[in-house]
Amino acid sequence: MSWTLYTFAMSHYSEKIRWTLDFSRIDYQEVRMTPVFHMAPALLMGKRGQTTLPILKTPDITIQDSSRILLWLEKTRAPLALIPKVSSQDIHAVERHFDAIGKDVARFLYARSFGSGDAHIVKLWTDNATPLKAAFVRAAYPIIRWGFKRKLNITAKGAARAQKRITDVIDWLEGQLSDGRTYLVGQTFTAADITAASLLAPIACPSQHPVYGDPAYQRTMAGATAPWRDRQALQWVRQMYQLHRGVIHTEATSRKAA
Ligand SMILES: N[C@@H](CCC(=O)N[C@@H](CS)C(=O)NCC(=O)O)C(=O)O
Repeated sequence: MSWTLYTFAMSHYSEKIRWTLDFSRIDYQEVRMTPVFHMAPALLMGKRGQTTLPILKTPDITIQDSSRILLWLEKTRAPLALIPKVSSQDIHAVERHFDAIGKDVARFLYARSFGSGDAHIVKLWTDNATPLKAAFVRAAYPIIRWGFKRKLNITAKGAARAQKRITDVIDWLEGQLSDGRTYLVGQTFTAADITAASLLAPIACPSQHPVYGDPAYQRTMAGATAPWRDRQALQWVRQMYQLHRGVIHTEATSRKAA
């Protein structure tokens, strides 16, 4: 096995690529990183001055950013069933739509759960950590949370803007589904559906997802997810997970913590 996907277990952008690789039956190892400790490796591997995950490392290339990874897969693993050539442009257009609210989803959920949900957030941030790293994150949590708030602009105003942008995209998704279609582009399941479902999964909480399917996560986020939980768009996300997610790669095959 020579491909490695660096992720956060709870990252929705990481889930987009994990699901794409799983669905495409591409063999890889997932390395789940610990917040803060991911920064130096991500900077070094990505070489783009960015600390974001996912990062895909193959013997030939290392790629940071889920959209760039998808484009690379489309080119090098053609024909990729998830991105039929004829609908590639439409798929990437949908992808951009949902990628654009990824940070808003994180911003809004953290804004609503920092404070009351701190114990669970610490658990999420340390679940895949070595004991030493976990102890550091627990001890430094108030400082990390402060840095996180600044980085993601987690303020009352920022959260309100995020809520509006998420609602707009959910309205848009329901508009697309209003003609009774199952899939966003064409008649088959594509990377457009994976992107939409992955990016909204932290709100939809599909039971197949190892983090968002956990009842403790759902309880912690109940207040934050309430504005949209019962919307048709979120039911569609759960339907996509039920129909196409199957067993998550990491439960079936290999996973490492870092
Ligand atoms: N445009 C990027 C966004 C990825 C992103 O924001 N990832 C978040 C986790 S969901 C992250 O790595 N945050 C930590 C950081 O920025 O250092 C992509 O599509 O991969």
